Amino acid sequence: MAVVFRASKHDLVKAISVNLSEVEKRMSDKFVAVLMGSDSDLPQMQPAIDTLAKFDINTEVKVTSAHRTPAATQAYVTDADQRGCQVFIAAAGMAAHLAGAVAANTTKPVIGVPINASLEGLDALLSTVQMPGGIPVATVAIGKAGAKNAAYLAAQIMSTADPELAVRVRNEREESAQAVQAKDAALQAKLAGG
Ligand code: AIR
Repeated sequence: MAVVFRASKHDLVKAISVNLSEVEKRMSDKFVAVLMGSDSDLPQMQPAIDTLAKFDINTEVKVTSAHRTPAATQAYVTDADQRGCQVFIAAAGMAAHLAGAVAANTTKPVIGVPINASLEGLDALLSTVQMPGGIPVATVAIGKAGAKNAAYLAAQIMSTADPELAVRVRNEREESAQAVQAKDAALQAKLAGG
């Protein structure tokens, strides 16, 4: 038996315009995707998530593996690219091919974070940084320091097209310099008093 839904023309127009505005909203939502090969990478990647939050940047965080879930990784990158992802941050340890696999499926900037899961992260560093010409991965330092810098770099990339974010990035750099100067002042006072 066929089931027929009846709706007035007004209802249909309303439904379509609600859907369209939802699509438009989704299209204008810029964000950074933070991908990691395993949930075991999260402790080293937390500084990236925290730093993006500090800059008030929309972020999606996802565990996806170049080797264990290759099709899902590709599907996510393609979808995120179309939904407004501006920068991909991809972290993995060991034979760390996630950033390269992401870069193979998008022309958005990809930042790779080598995770220290074995060999002090040197295996992941080389796996991430040694990309063939034409498919770049901007590779940062191993572990937490790299995770933090990946977020700063993503913010700086996005700030080239976002003047308000550019102000936040510049202000944060200034605050960071002032914090160093305050530490130096405290050290000098301690040395003079010692
Ligand atoms: N990994 C996961 N899929 C492919 C790779 N290279 C990495 C993860 C993690 C390491 O393998 O990014 O750093 C170990 O993962 P697990 O899940 O065994 O702890």
